[in-house]
Amino acid sequence: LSISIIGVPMDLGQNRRGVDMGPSAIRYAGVVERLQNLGHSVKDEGDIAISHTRKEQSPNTHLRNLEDVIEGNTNLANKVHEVLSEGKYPLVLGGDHSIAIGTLAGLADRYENLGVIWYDAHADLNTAETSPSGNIHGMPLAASLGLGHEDLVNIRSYAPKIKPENVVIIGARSVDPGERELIKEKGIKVFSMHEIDKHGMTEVMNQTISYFHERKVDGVHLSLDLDGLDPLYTPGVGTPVPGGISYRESHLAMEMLYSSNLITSAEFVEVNPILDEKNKTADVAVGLMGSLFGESLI
Ligand code: DIR
Ligand code: MN
Ligand code: MN
Ligand code: MN
Repeated sequence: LSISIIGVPMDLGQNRRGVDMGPSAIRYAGVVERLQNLGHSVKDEGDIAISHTRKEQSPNTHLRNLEDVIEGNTNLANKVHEVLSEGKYPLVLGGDHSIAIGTLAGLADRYENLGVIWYDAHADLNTAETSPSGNIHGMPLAASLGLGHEDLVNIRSYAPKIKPENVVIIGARSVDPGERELIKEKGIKVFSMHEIDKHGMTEVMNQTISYFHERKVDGVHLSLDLDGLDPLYTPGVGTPVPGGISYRESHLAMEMLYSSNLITSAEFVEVNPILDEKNKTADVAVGLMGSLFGESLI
């Protein structure tokens, strides 16, 4: 593959500082060399321009840093679009999960029937109305489905960017009441920790892969929030939730996705080196990218 790495030093979608250093931490953990060693051609496109000032935003919304989140995501969407038009594979490094709005906005006019895997402890399906926090990193999946604040759903182009029946959430274990309603109302496919415990990751991934084949998707985007894993393995995240996916299960999931040949773009988000233990979370992220892009044990 010809992979373009896009760093997004975004921390405005949530309260904890330091997640803007995620792209640096992941580069430090050796992402470029890791993927080159698998035979891929890798270009580091550098970082998207993101405001770091947390300046006053217009007061007619409780969505934190709304205008700067929109500006940063618009920059990201344009970059993802450009990378796709060069025939390259976008690999986006976060940054908080609000950046999925920009990534999916950049993918939207290239794919008519894009599948999305949301690997996360959370559903990220809050809207301005349901959000308990006002943090936009809890809203990117809803925004991409065309739900929520109009400026968030209309980034770069039309809304919605994706269809609810093309989304598979994996690893959910902290879901707010409004999000739960939306999952039911839209019929979104969810493999929560319950399903992973009960049936195992092999079965969950086999069902996920079959589901995308049935849906006849023309690409699948992997949006992987490092808090999907248990904080035992990825402590450097802003909103850790115990009882998560294990290190081995996550590698298995990535290996199965590699074999499926379905994934056409990916992002790894919420790596916060300030909250981490010796860059452990970025190391795990790079290891997972290794498996996603074709590393195998033998
Ligand atoms: C919560 C937390 N559902 C919110 N969301 C997080 O603020 O909307 N997403 N942490 O990654
Ligand atoms: Mn900057
Ligand atoms: Mn998330
Ligand atoms: Mn999360």
